[in-house]
Amino acid sequence: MSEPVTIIGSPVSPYVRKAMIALEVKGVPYRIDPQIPFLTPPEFTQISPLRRVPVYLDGPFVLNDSSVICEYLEETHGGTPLYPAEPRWRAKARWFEEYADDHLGRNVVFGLFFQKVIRPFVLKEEGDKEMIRKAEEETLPAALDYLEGVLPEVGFLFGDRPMMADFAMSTMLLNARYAGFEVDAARWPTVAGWRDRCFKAEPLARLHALSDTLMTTRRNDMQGVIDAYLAERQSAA
Ligand SMILES: N[C@@H](CCC(=O)N[C@@H](CS)C(=O)NCC(=O)O)C(=O)O
Repeated sequence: MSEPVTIIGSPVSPYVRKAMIALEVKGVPYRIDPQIPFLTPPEFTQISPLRRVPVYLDGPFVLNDSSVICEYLEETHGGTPLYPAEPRWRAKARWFEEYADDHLGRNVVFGLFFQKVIRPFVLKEEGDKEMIRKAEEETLPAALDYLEGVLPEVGFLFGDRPMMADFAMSTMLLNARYAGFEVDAARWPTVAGWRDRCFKAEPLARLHALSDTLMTTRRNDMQGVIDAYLAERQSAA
C-alpha cells in the first residue's frame, strides 16, 4: 500500500482546510503536519518558496497553493466532482475560488485573523489597528455587498450540492468569526443563508469542528487532536 500524502499546515487555516476538503471528497488518505508558517525553520523555503501553507507532499512530489492542490486532486481522481464540468460554470467556479483565496483571504486572513489572533496570541505583538478597521468597515462590507448579489437564495453556486467554490468562499467566514467579524443576516440575508447551508455540509462541518477544537488546543497537543480526527475518518471510510 502506498504511503498517505502529507499536508503541511494547520486546519485552522482556510487554505489548509480547502486541501483537506478535496482529499476527503476524493477519499484520499492523508496525514497533517500542523506547522505554523511564521514559526517554520529556514529550510521550509525549500518546499514552500513563499513560506506558505498548505504544502502537499506525495513522496518527492511537492505542490504549493490550495487551488493547485485541489485542481490536481480533481484531475487525478474520479468520484464526486469539485468543479462543474460545463466550461462556463467551471470558469465561474475558478473566479469564485480566486476571489476567496485572494480578496477574501487578504482581508479576512491577513486583515483580521492575522492582526487580531495570530499577532497577539502567537507572535505576542500588537495587530495593525488601521488594517483591522479598514477590513471591518470598508473592504469586507463591500465584499459582502458583492456576494449578496451573486450568491443563490437556495442551494449552492452550481446546484444542490456545494462545490469547491462554495467551500473556498464560505470557509473564510469561519476565520472572520474567529476574529470577531460576523455576517449580519439582516443586512446580507442571502450570504448568511448560503453560509449556513455550506457550514452544515460535509466535509466542511466536521473540518470546522476540528478547527474550532484546535483554536483552544495548546500547540503541543495539536498533532494528537488531528491524528485522532484522521483515525476516526479512517475507520468511518
Ligand atoms: N494562495 C495560497 C495562500 C496560502 C496562504 O496565504 N496561507 C497562509 C496561512 S492561512 C500562510 O501560509 N501565510 C504565511 C505567510 O504568508 O507568510 C493558497 O491558496 O494556498
